[in-house]
Order: sequence, then C-alpha cells, then structure tokens
Amino acid sequence: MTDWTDCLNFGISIAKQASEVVLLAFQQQKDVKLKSSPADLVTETDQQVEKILISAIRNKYPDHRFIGEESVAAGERLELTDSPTWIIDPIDGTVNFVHRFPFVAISIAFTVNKQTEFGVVYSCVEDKMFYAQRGKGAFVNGEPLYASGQEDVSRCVVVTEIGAERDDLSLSTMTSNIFRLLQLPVHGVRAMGTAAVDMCQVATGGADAYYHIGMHCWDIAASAIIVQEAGGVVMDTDGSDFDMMSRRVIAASSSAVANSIAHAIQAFPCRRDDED
Ligand code: LIP
Repeated sequence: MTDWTDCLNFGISIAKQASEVVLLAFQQQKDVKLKSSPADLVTETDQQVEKILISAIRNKYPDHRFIGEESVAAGERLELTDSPTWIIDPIDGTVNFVHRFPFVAISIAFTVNKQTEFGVVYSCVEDKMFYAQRGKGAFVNGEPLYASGQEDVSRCVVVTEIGAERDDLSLSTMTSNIFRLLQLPVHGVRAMGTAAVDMCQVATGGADAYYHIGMHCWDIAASAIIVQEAGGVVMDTDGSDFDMMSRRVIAASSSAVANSIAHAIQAFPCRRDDED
C-alpha cells in the first residue's frame, strides 16, 4: 500500500503558501464576475490561486491529475479517474471573500482509485489548518479532532448553506428544509458561507451536523475525509453512501443524527458533477 504522507505534507505547505495571496487580496477591492447564478461569484484571486496550486503540484508530481473549480468553470472536463488526482477549490467561500466575511478556505483533496487518501482545508483568516489522512485521524493545527458523537438530533447544532441557486424550487426546498429542522426541533441552525469550513465544524464537535444540496465535489471532498477521520459520518442526503459527485451531503456526529436529517429534509434536482 502506498503511503501518501509526502503528498499530504506538500498539500499542507502549498495551501499555506497560497493563502498569502488570498490574505493580501482579502482586504482589497475585487473585480467580481458571475458564473452560474447571481450568487455564484469568481474573482481574479480564485483563478490565480488555482493556477499557483496546480503549477506547484504539477512541477513535483507531473503524472498527477487535477479537478479544479476554476479550470472546470473555464471549460475543462470534470472526470475522476483512478489516477492520483488533486481536487482543488482555491477559495471556498468566494462570496465571503468578496465581502470580507472572515471565513474563506483553500480546500485540497487527493484521490487514488477514486478513493480519498487525504484532505486539507486551510481556513486562511482564522489560520486553522485542518487535515486528515485515511486511517490516520484528523487534526487542526496539529491537534487531534473528534466529532461530538451526539446521537439525538434534537440536541444538535446543524450547519447548512443557502447555496448559489436562486430558482424558485431550490429556494423553497432549501428554506422549507431549515423550517423542518427547526421543527424537530434542533438547538440551532448556522451558516458560515463555506462548505469546507462548515464541515470542519462537525469534525471539531462545535457543530453536530452539516447538510447541503447543490455544492460541488471541490467544496466537500477534503472536508468529508476530515469528518470521517474525526469519527463522524458522511452520507448522501437520501441516506445512501456518500458520493462526492452527487452534489448532496450530510456530515454528522453519528449515523443516528445523519439518518434523522436524511428523513427530515427533501432534495431538489441538480445535475451530478460528473454528468456530461
Ligand atoms: C460555495 C460553497 C458555499 C455554498 C455554495 C458554493 P465557492 O463555494 O462553499 O458554502 O453554499 O454553493 O459552492 O463557490 O465559494 O467555492
């Protein structure tokens, strides 16, 4: 079995280096462009950081492949193969970044044979480096992470996102899902504006669950393994196995909480990430 620790350490070091570009631009005026909706934003910094990360990795590992948010937005085919693949979100929380809301992350996952070997989520403004390697636990700034283990959904803080969709069906499903959860009831519902950091809150035990429909593989691939390695559970919102391409995820402190949320919420249709 190959040990991917060197790749993990490299991922951590380039995330840290690239964060200098993010933090410098964070305070400045940005040139903002729209992608799929009026709430799906991109800046020059997103594109610049993705290029920095990909070129650094390509120099060191010329045979490895990439799935990058901005490369896909620019027309590159999104295909997860068995080859070693880096799945990159250069700035998760671009809306936060544009508004200087202080939760933005560089998210890097690494897969081999379509299985995630490690994930790195660097929450740049907070200076929190979350990472996990398959079978080796999850950490933040070197300290081990543990999910809360909570089993009773009515005692949970649940994180979710409003998302970028603005069509009537997505909006009404998303808001009625929050209503349904509050009716269970849960202790609270939160949204930090970045799926990667949201899911890492489940890994810390600060939140007990996270669910979202409509995000992409680069938003959640890294944080999914961080939650799992912290002892949490990750599944599809329909209760089936987690599939990073399905654009639906529940991350939770326990199977009981994940299943309670899966029963409570409804999904709206969205194309899979790997659909042509
Ligand atoms: C965003 C997410 C955010 C989610 C949006 C979007 P981006 O990623 O992390 O939490 O609600 O749907 O995917 O575009 O900032 O990388």
